[in-house]
Amino acid sequence: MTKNEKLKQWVSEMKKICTPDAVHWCDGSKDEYDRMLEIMLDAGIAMKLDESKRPNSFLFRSDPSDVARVEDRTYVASRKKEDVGPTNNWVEPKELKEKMLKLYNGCMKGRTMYVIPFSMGPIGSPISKIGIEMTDSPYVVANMHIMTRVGTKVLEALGADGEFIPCMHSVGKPLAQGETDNGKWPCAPIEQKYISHFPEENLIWSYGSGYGGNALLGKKCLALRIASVMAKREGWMAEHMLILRLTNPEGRKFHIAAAFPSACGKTNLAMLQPTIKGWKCECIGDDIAWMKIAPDGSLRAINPESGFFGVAPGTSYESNPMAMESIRKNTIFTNCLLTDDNDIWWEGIGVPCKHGVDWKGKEWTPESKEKGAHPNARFTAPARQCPVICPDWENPEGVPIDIFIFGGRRTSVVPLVTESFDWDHGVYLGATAASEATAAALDVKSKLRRDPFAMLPFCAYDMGDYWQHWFDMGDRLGKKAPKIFYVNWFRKDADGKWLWPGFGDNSRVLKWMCDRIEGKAECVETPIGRLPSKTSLDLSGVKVTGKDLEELLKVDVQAWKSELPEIEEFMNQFKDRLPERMKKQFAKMKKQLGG
Ligand code: O2Y
Ligand code: MN
Repeated sequence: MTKNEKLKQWVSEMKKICTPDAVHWCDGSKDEYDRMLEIMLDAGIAMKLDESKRPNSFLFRSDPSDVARVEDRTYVASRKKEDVGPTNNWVEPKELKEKMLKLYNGCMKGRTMYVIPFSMGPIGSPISKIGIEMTDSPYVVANMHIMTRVGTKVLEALGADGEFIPCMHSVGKPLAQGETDNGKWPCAPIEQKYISHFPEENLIWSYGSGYGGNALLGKKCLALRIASVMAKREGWMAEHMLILRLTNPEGRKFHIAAAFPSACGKTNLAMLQPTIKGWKCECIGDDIAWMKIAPDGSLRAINPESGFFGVAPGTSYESNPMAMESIRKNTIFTNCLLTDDNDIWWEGIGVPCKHGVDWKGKEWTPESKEKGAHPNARFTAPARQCPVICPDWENPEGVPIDIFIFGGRRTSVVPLVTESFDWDHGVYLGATAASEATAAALDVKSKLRRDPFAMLPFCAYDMGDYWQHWFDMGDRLGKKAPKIFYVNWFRKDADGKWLWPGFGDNSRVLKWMCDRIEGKAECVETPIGRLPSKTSLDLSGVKVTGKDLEELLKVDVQAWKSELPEIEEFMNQFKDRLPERMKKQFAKMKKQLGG
């Protein structure tokens, strides 16, 4: 238990409303983790995988209505609508609370209410924050054990009057006397799901979903949405970024934080295996970075999480061997296919499967019309199991960031890599980041989706104010500001063939960035930024023809110009919150492109 009166009061208040059969304070022990899995095995929700193939690992199948984050059921409640901006679902806080309190009323009947004290970031780090999640889902407890630091040690760090972020969660499925889940994933119908954020009170209320970002409230809700507002208020940064360390043959360490929209291979880049001799890459985090300016003026980053909640389909020994090694044991799988020998399988795992049970529990063969694994099937694995986890990944002081990378999936127009002219230009590159939705057919022109800083679903305040925060951070960092680059691994030729090999060869692009910092690599100035000169990218031992390289580094001024009206329209939605410095960058870009 705790000496923290505020916490005790909140737990007792929510207990009165939700009326659980019991309350359990999580201690974070292995015994507790094992007990959660046992409870779910007994309820028929978890399946134990073959111990010799996948030690201490389990498979879950969620309800087909509960398979991903639900953006249209995600709300940000603040007193003034204009504070959340045009990219968030705004609700008046009192109205939202009244609605949700009706749903919370008696919602935990027949269940246990678990109180999970958790730390985002190493306990005691000056960058970390403490959250308390109350939930009626043992699946959430087990996942939070992997994804965050949980238990008594967090309560000790919280002390009698420490600050915490209250995170309330219920699956929204009370049980009648004697009723059990009996093999059915508990959740509420879609119209009753609410993923609600109250940034003015640092408060999260989630109801009706037991899945991923909707239910593991430390991740997207706390570490990005609530933290984005706290970071603006307190002068730090909460970003949707992987963090990696790249060491050159001379032993100099570079720390890179990179933001990509989904389906751009973020986890693959976080666990990159360089193909260039003498270079080493280590993973610090694959999804979120919290960064603060240290007393020496450098920007120090931590990964607030302690696990990976990765997309399973497409993950293979070819695309990401380090992720495959990370999930060999002690892993929770959700919505993957179950093979006949009690292991997991998914599309793109790199080995065939002849027969199994799909994510909906139906018999599956390669001839089946439906996919074996849900496209958003997930693995939850401890970060410490990653063979290339950086020895400093839990350093409470964080690591000093040298480079920011933004990117997106673009089959044309955007070159392999661009260095920004300066910080403000880099902020413009991040703000205008865009990705193509993968087109179903080659002849269909896929739609471009702007996703500034990959934060569109996660920035819980006006995006214009968020851009201003980036400009302000740049001013405070001054000469110690990281260099900013933009990458595109996905450019294709006229026949639809990838021009860049990707995966481990992306290290060649990262090497160019590090060499630029050291003044060792040449560039050419173009209207959109600085690009590698033809000979400055290390292409030793890689099959990229001179023609392909030319295409990869081509700047089609006309094509860039033709995107300006859409960029202007996108920016103008932020009206008077659009920073003057962003307008200036846009005008500069327009002029440089000759428009
Ligand atoms: O579908 C979900 O609930 C998870 S979303 C997610 C999970 C891990 C890392 N990133 C994301 C994301 O949506 O960016
Ligand atoms: Mn993410």
